[in-house]
Amino acid sequence: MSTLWIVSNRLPFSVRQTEGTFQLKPSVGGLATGLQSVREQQTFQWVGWPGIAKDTIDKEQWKLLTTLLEKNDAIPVPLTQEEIDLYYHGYSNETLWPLSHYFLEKTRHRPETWEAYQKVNQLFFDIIQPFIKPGDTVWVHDYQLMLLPGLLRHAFPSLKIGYFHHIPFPSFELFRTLVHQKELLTGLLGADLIGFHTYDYVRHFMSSITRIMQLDRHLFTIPYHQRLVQVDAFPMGIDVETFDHVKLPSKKSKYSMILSIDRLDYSKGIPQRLLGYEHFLSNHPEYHGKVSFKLIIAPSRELLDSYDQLKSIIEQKIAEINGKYGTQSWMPIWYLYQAFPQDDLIPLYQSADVMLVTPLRDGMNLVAKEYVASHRDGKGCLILSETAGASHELSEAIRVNPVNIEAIGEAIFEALTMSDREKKRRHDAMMNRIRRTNVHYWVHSFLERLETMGETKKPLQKTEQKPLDDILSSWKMAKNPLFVFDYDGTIFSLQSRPDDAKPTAKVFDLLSKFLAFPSSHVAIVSGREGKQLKHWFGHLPMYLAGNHGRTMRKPNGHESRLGSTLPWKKDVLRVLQQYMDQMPGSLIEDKAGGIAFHYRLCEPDMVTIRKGDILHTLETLESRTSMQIMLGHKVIEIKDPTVHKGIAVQKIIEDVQPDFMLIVGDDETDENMFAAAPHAHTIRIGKGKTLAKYQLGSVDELYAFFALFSKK
Ligand code: GDG
Repeated sequence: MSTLWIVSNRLPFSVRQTEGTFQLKPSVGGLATGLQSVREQQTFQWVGWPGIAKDTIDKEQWKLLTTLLEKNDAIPVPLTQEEIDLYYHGYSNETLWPLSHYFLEKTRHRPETWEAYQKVNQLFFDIIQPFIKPGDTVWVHDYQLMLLPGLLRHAFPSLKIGYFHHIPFPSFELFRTLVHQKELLTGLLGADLIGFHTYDYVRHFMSSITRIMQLDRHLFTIPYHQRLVQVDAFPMGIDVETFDHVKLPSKKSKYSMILSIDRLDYSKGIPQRLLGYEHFLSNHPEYHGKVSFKLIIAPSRELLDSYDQLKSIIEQKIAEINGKYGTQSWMPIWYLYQAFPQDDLIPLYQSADVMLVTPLRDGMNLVAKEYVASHRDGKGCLILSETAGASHELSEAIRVNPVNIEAIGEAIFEALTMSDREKKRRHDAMMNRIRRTNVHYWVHSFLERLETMGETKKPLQKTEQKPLDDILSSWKMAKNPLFVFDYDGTIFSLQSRPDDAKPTAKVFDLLSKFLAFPSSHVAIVSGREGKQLKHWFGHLPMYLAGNHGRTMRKPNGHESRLGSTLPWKKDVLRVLQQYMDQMPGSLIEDKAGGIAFHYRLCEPDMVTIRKGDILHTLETLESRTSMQIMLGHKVIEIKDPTVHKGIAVQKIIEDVQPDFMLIVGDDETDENMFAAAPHAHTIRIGKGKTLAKYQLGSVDELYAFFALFSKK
């Protein structure tokens, strides 16, 4: 039976150590509960840190704990106190957490915490790796483990890997400020399916993918290294049954009760909430002595200074409000700084007339959903921040901007004066949604998508080991082989600027190797200027076709030209110049055989808007009939239609009369080469519809394939 591996920073148990033994208490709620319903169909194992540092107990005790956890389908990751400090309190909570919640000023960039983050992600990998069997699925959770999908993918190319991000994914403008933005995104792209709570986070993630990784995307799919990575919103739900089976308290308090329950965190907007309440008290004295605000804060991350400071600010404000408005018989705020077991939250939810959930940012916020689910009578009123993920689904709540103090105060008044009928109408609408999209639905929909993706997850390449072997064996028998390569994106990885693609020793080694095979012919057929090709490769005895075949230099040094003068060139340059001014990052390459307009460095959304415009303007030029417009990789090429790479290839074939041909290219302009030689072995690098017989994912893969060619 295949196994579902759940990997998260913490295991879903609290571990108690008493007199040399350990007791496990399963955590309730969230993912652990949602998974119960898949237990019947699939075995699963949980991998994570058990909450006790490895170096605070001796080896024997660690063994004991490991055995106990293994009996409960859990595998502990042994972290030292220092690793926890640097990876968890450090990079996760001092860098990723504040940035993701839009607290740029609190975001720290410390090299040692990033190092620990990488090390611990690797350690998680090392722990899981020996257990993985073919057919298994791994579901990685949250921002502490963003590198893990990449590590798993590298070792297990066909493993099903899902990743869920529980916190907000920030906008590109924020994410780009991370020193290690690329490494984090590369790590996530190891997954087949990446889930977020809302479409806003999906959008932000996609925007970072196109701008930072310069990857194309099709709606919610990213083609990446022969795989399709899917990204989607899966709003997490709650276990509704837990909340609506408990009986409502029969005795009603004499106060209207306002409740809030949060973990201590600056993202929760607690000081602003207190100011909002103060605003309400000051504007509505008729409620003095009639309302009570129960403010419950669960201790959290107390080791970090900023949390300690926040606690002082909150406590000072509470004291101020109670001091100012309180009387001998009435305290406006009841403050409890403690965590409650979830069961104890339910009566609190049920006794609250108003629930204040006003985080400045929150991935989802399950407390808001739990409050609605606990109020079976429909008489509760939820005030919810617009910037909590939950506000997308709970649109019938009174929604507030969490920094707008007056709005919070007025929302409290609106909630206290709302008719029971209106409350019930809103409650029922939210409840229907919460019931339908509960935590079981969340787990199922994510896992089901991940499982069915396997069926569409055929590699993009047609090439399996066997056909590649076929190329090799027919080459071995050939007496007069010809190798034709495009340059950029084929034997040299695409660069942001055409000028940066100067051939390296690796390229020269490759060409020399093929030229050294007996009676071998090698050709480079490129869109680059013939002059440039000659400058780079002129010393090698090979064919150099520049400007898509407009210039041809033979191995014996003979040079020739093809095609007409270009009557449209001035017009096209004028048009493109205008667009270049409007599109920062674009550049024009003026070549003897045509013009290339590169937009690789432009902001992708701008390209989407402008590209159609450019093509349309070019198409309407009077001289249109004598030019050919072609779309390459982030480049528009305008050239002489009587000259193309296919014609260059035909000329080389006539010259060489080969008995074996391998032609490799990577973009639309290379399709002419594939079409000109239907009997050749043809390979296209990258995705896209192609006439080539084989496809490989990257230049690196091509080099790996070329390594198989050795002396006959
Ligand atoms: C991350 C994201 C996202 C039990 N006792 C207390 C308490 N609980 C339970 C609540 C609720 C859960 O803890 C807290 O819900 P959150 O939604 O805030 O979840 P977190 O795990 O803290 O946060 C968040 C979530 O992941 C799920 O993806 O919604 O946006 O930050 O089930 O019943 N909660 C509090 N005090 C207690 O004493 N605050």
